[in-house]
Amino acid sequence: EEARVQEYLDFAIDLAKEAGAIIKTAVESRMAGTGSNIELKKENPTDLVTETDKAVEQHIKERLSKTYPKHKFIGEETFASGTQSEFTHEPTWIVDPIDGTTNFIHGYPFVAVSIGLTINRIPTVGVVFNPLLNELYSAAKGKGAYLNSTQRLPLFNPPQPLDNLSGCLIATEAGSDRSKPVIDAKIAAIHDMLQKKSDAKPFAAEAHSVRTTGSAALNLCNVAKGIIDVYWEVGCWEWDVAAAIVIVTESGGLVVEGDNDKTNYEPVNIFCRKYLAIRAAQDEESQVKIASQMKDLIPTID
Ligand code: LIP
Repeated sequence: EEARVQEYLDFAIDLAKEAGAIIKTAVESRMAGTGSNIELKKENPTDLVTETDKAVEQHIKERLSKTYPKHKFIGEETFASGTQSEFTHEPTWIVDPIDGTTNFIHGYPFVAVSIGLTINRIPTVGVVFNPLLNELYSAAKGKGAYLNSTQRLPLFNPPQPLDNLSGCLIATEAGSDRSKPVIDAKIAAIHDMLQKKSDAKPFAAEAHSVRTTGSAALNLCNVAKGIIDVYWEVGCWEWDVAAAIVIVTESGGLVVEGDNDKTNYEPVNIFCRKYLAIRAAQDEESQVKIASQMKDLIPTID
């Protein structure tokens, strides 16, 4: 299987472009007043699904099952409809038809299709395509990460040094779980990212600032580009991150579990639903230092 990685990458790029065309047409026709209205599909008002999410996932699933009938499939909408897939050593495509569905609904242009492939349970191929900004990120294990297949990531060459969390631009997300303990914990962490150190707050970072794009996949791609230094999110799913984790790792970035355990800087388990990513730097030591400064101020949220 590993010998076929280039073929899988090329296929995933084609598929992402097809899916992206469906997404772009849906947004443009709504903007022109010719598209059908958004039909929301979920009960939870902060976790949205539209007809387009379903149509795109259906398209990707059909193309994959025709081309690679033996491969396994894990997709956001397939999961939402009650199908649980076991994660095995077989090649497994992990797909989010629209990452950033809330943005899609509002026309805010951070929307992407995310197509990842694991082989022997290892994230091996990743393609994330934002059709509204025409940015396609791709990577395969051992082959580097690229923007639009030509620009090697990170964009900064060599990457800027990573000295301290106080110099960092941090991405994070509100997420769809709006229960009070979760939102309070996330806001407290953002507070500590932004405010000055004091006796009461020795871990406060006074970071350059905080950003949220509304798409886990695109936040990770921004880390791969090197334009976001740190990304932390709790609550998103494997289909939001499976592809982009390959892209970050191949750009020289680090992705570890997004909790406050300072003994663990191992490559993240893609199913753990809490992620901390650090962009490429000259040395791994400085990446671990930034990760450890983040772990001083983020809570462990289960
Ligand atoms: C979204 C993520 C976003 C996160 C949301 C949601 P969706 O994915 O990418 O970062 O905060 O909770 O999971 O639902 O648009 O595919």
